[in-house]
Amino acid sequence: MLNSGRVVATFGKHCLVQADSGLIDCVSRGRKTDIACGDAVEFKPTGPGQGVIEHVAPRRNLLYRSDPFKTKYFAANLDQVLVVTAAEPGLNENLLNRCLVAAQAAGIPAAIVLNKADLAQTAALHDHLKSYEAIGYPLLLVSAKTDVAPLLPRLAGKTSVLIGPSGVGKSTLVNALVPEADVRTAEISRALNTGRHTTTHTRLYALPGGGALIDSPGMQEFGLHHLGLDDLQAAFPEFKPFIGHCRFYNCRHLKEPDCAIAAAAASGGILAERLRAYQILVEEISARPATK
Ligand SMILES: Nc1nc2c(ncn2[C@@H]2O[C@H](COP(=O)(O)OP(=O)(O)OP(=O)(O)O)[C@@H](O)[C@H]2O)c(=O)[nH]1
Ligand SMILES: [Zn+2]
Repeated sequence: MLNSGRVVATFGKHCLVQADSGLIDCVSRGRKTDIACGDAVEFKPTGPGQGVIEHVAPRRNLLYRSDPFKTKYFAANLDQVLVVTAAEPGLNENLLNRCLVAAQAAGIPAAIVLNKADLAQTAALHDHLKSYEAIGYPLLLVSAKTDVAPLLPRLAGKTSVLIGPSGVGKSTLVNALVPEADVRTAEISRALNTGRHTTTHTRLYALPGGGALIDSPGMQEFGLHHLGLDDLQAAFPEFKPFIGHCRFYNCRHLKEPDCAIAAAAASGGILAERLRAYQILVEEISARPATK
């Protein structure tokens, strides 16, 4: 007989499934990337607190990154992606844009969380990020240390994932938003029998008012090997009014003469950092060996 549950943590080939009977340490039969946090699964019990995943329900969506060699899952079945930034360690704007592009390509709404509102240097970054708000990404200014209230209405009843580089405060936010998050983390470690890798992997926490919050390990790189040029167009909606106005109909907006997008970036109609992030992605896609 199969039991069902939701994956609340992934650790290599292991994952933890929240079932009616409690937390079950499961192994997957397939490749280790087959299971994502947030997956609805069916498993066969193999012993007390243990099981084997037999089936993963079709996903509503899946947020992941990829390079030519491997794919890394963040989480599945999401209502929104919260890209966390902070003035300390500072904004990695290329990474921010890669996160936004990945969310768009996965069909998941994204918002930007600017954490560490209590730091003086946050004000300048807040001003800069307002340009992203103008593009259509909601911007939430919070402090995991002093005030997370602006996040509460946005999280209620939804499944959200926090992504971003190391040190922006994702785990601190989880601790501020999930009562007894530390107890929950300890439970997860215990269910996995050891404290192995418990700080560096993805975990799902149920929110008191309904919904769930997923914490993910900090990353420095965000490969988008799975995306093509069409995905990029859709992920830069503010370019749209200028598309079709370049001198060349097939302009890639790199260094072509009379490029309407470059002109807009020069005059402030488009954020220069957005064009730069776009160009880096176009160059990456163009550098790929052609597939047959
Ligand atoms: N001043 C201030 N510091 C914060 C705030 N939130 C987090 N920090 C600090 O920032 C540092 C990093 O916080 P973490 O929560 O570990 O960051 P993280 O994003 O989870 O990092 P990884 O787990 O490496 O991905 C810690 O020293 C926190 O105490 C905040 O709102 N204000
Ligand atoms: Zn152009």
